Amino acid sequence: MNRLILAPVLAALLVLPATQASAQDIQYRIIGGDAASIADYPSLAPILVTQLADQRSQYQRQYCAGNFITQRWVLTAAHCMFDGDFNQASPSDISLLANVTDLAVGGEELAVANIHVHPDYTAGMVDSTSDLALIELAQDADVTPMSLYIGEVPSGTSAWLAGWGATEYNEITFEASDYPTELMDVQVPVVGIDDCNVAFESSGVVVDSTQLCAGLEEGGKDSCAGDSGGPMMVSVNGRLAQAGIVSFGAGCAVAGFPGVYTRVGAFADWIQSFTATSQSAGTLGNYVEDGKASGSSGSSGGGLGAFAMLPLLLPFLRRRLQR
Ligand code: 4AZ
Repeated sequence: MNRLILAPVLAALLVLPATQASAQDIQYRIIGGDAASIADYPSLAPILVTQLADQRSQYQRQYCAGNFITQRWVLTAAHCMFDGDFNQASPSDISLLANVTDLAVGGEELAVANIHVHPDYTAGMVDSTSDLALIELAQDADVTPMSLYIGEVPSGTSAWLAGWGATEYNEITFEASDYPTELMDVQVPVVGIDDCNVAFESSGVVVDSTQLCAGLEEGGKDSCAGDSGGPMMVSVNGRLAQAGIVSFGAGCAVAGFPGVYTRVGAFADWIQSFTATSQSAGTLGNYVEDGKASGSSGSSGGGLGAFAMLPLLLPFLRRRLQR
């Protein structure tokens, strides 16, 4: 699986005000977050490439994340299952870790038996909808799976993101960098689909009801390269449940550009068509149908200002082999 970077193609077209540039040059973690423990997100699983496992550390081979929704099944982004030539990964190309906070410490790699990419996903299309895939492990893992949240997610709802993705993003060079070994997390407000479409208007990206957007109007907090495939979580009756999957963005944490997430509630039937027949489905407590996502600020509708610029769409797997 090769690196894919669409960024430079658009880079030359972008003219940024100098003030924005310097403001973005500050230090971030997961982009605006904090160090976290896997104990807080016990279903979160780093996804690694198995290639060159004898030469590269687990930290170097991590490129995406997934979330255990049963002890056998891991939900991730479809784009994490393709290489730079848009060839789909074989089960033997990837492995997962469980119960790991620090990739430098790592853990036993879990073998993958099957990969199911959603049939409506278009490989190579940066803003494709239906950006989800299910990974079936060869054996049940000793993990605590997370429930799916399939209800409404009102704008203003506070969403949690966690991952091992880049902690810095440079809006001038479009480079995501400073990949931590330790898990990071951050909280961002959900942005309504209409406001999200206003934000992305100039980019040609159209977000629909099978997706969710989240971010601060002023930017500064976001998921980024390497966080892809991981869960966007909401608190339901004091428990975290998975409402979204990290999909793509216009760069990371850029003011006016929320991150875009696959809304798992739109795909509950497809997901359940696999997991319901799983031998480990007994652990699937799993579908929080009508729980009300808490943490809503009740506000919003403020709208993210649309920037008259071409955003940089930065999804797909970013490998760490260069670092
Ligand atoms: C990426 O490069 C990526 N916050 C994923 C998500 C977002 C930006 C970039 C959105 O994989």
